[in-house]
Amino acid sequence: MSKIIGNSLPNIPWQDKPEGCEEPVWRYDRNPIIGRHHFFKANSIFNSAVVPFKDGFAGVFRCDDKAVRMNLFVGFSKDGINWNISDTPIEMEGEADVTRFEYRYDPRVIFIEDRYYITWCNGYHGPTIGIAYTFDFKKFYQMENAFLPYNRNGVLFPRKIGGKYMMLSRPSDTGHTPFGDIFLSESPDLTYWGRHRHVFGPAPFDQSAWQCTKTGAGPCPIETDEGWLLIYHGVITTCNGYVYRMGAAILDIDEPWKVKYRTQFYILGPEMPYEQNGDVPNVTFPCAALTDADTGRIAIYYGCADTVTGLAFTTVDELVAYTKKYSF
Ligand code: BMA
Repeated sequence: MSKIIGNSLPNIPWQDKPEGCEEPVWRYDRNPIIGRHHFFKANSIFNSAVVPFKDGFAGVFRCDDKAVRMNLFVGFSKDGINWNISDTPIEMEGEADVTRFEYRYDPRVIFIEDRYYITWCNGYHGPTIGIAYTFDFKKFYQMENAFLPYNRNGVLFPRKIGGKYMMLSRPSDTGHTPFGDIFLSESPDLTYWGRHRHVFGPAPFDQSAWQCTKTGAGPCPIETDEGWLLIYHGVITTCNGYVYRMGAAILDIDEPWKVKYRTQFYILGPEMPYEQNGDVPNVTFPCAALTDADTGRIAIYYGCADTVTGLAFTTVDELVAYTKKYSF
């Protein structure tokens, strides 16, 4: 039995595993939970991040509007399933040169110490990692970009390790990056990042081809008694383009650039019509996970075909056991 080290969340969205299901992760049977035209100006809402907030949940949502501008929007929910998302993008407070809008996408949200931090892929002469914080999901204060361009998938750990903040990221290029390794960087203050360490990259084709083009961290790592449980995306290049699936890894608790286990088999991939069809077909892209330390339940939020938002479930027991069993 594995354990989540964290808070209890009795109101975590949940559905039991369907009888006869052999997969480690199963979908909510009323997916997608957020449709593409959730509000009039929205073209698509996907790759988004949610956290427990007050007696319910708050989230930062990636919405591409009908001008297909990528931006971040706040939403609230009582149950984590039915969302009320603002149709006005988040306005960032901060230095004008940093808050200047080019594009913002693929947010992650995490509570650290006394506030919620948001990281996202931020257009600043090319993609890099933006960081902001909020206390109330009303006012957002944008900090310095974490890295030089080009970078994507900046994902913070929920606590300091060895006295330092830790962030995973994936150096990239200006386009649709046909490569990608995950690195870990540390910082004393969330402004200056260094001591970069390689975590892992694409897998050899003959071992795990679904993740042979690129990899990127998904939800913020989940602390467990086995190490940091990391859900990530892996990509293969096919004759019809990229296919995005999800995998899981367990990283060392004190030296999280050290990979203890990593799945050879994917844990979820595009199989449902809403995952296979949309603005970008064949994408399942996880950006958030809610956890309940009491029951070990995990609810994963993921973008489907760059169009809508889906919800899937697992438990720490299932996912850790699967990751160890099908590791390579
Ligand atoms: C990546 C990012 C994601 C997107 C994916 C598939 O490079 O842009 O936001 O889901 O491509 O299009």
